Amino acid sequence: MATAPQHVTLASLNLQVSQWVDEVARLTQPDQIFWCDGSEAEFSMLERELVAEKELLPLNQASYPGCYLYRSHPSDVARVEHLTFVCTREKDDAGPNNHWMAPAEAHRKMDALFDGCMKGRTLYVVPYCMGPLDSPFSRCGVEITDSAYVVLNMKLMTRMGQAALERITRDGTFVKGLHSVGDLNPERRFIMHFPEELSIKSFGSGYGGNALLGKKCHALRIASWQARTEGWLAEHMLIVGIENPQGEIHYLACAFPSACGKTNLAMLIPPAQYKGWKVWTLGDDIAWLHAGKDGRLYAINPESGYFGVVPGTNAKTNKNAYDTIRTDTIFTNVALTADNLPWWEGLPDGTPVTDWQGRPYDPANGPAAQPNSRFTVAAKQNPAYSKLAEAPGGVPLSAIVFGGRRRTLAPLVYQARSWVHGVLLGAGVASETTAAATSAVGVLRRDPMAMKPFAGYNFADYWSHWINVGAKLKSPPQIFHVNWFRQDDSGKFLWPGFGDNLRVLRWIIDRCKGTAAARETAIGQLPNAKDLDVNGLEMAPGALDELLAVSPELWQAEFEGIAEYFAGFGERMPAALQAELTAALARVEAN
Ligand code: OXD
Ligand code: MN
Repeated sequence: MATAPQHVTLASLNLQVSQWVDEVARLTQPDQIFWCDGSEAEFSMLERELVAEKELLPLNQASYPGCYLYRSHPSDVARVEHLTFVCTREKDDAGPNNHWMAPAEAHRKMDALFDGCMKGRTLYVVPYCMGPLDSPFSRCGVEITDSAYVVLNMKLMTRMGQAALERITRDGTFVKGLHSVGDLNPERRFIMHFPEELSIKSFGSGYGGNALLGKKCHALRIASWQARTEGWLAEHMLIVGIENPQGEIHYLACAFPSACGKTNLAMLIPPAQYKGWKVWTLGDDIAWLHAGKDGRLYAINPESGYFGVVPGTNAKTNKNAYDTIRTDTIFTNVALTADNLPWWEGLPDGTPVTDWQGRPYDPANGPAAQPNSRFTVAAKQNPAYSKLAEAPGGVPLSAIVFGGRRRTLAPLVYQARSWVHGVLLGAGVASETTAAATSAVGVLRRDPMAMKPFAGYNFADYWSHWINVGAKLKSPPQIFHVNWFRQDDSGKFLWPGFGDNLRVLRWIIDRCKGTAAARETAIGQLPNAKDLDVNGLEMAPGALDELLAVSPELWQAEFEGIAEYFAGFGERMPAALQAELTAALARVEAN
């Protein structure tokens, strides 16, 4: 593997990095060390090598030029929350929301696994920058990995290579991420975070969220910790710009749990009736938020690519994504047609002949494409890529939107009465689990701010931090909660979703501008049916009323459930959030 000459000049650029690489090489004993410069030539060379080794399979190059299929180990297809740890000196700093291990014990355990694990393999050094290279908000890291597939993905997902190493040299600091696929044995798989040391150790998985350390491990778990110490927020949010026919653009950051439609919302195509409206994508998964000098909250996307869920993507649900992934894309765990085209559930055409494991397709074995199969692609390929996606200072937010996947209870949309009430809306998010993590699917669980799997510290401290950040903003974004996933008794979705979600975003923006009406309810402000534009929508009779109904009895039970959840955080809970919950409970009881 990696027969190209060593990049000696790159290694010598930064002593701090090269000393750490030497230390890791002594432990892991690779056959060779390869410093990634991030060039196109390097990318093509690694691609060619992986093809030669049959790890990457070229797809039909006439229809999908530059596209490849990668099949991960069948036991390694999703994030492993039960094997993911936050290793702080004090257990309480990790909080009840994280699995915890003492740092010394975690290092011992991981170093034993890493001992000699790269014998016969190449150690790749991947310097990367999360965020635009010239942004003061960006943060860098170096991932050491023995997987060339990881290197290719990191090239698509981050600003990777020489320019990042130069920035690390200027910054004088970086997050250390050590990764090995090991023997892919799930018994020897751990993802450990050491926020106090700004380091990560991941062993035994080649899957995206566990192995592309710039993404969840750095840009959320480590960054959320760093953000608290530095006064900003690292969030599991898409960033989108909505332009009206007058050319006015409002930016929104929206937090939804994994596989709940963040990529679709970030790339939304306006419905036919919305002539002159445009939607611009800035990010589809992660947002770093900073207070601006003008008292507004600004967002940057630390990533430069998309690692999106494939099943369900088609020209109707997400035409931008569908077009984006027609060239230069790595598909992981999709099925194949007889013509060597990628295939997944939700595509209207084509017939799978080979399933995601490379077996002849047989419906008795389950779906043809793995339900968490993914595409990795550079963000610049998106036809709706915003001109401001790489603005070093980010974009000012008009609104923050929280949401979950809930078939009952949560209305289509409602607005918080204040910032702290908005923090309660976020902290109260609950959602049905999806295939993005290895656990039962469809189980309702608390997922505050969609950060349950990603907050690198105690949620109670995190909510206090949210309250503090808001207190410093002169013009904070308005906060909303949405639910695209309400169902009727027969399990049919009440709201059409996808492009029509723009109708809800329009109300949200008009509320921010002060031009839309709302009714006051015990849970916040909701549109009256006439305040939402449903022109041209075919909805079942009564569906809109149901989507906008608030049942005091059900909400009382919900708030009691949230109170019980908060109780698990003990005395660290912020008093202001407790008071907001007590007031909300009193309001539903009074109704
Ligand atoms: C993701 C996830 O991959 O949230 O973005 O699981
Ligand atoms: Mn995500």
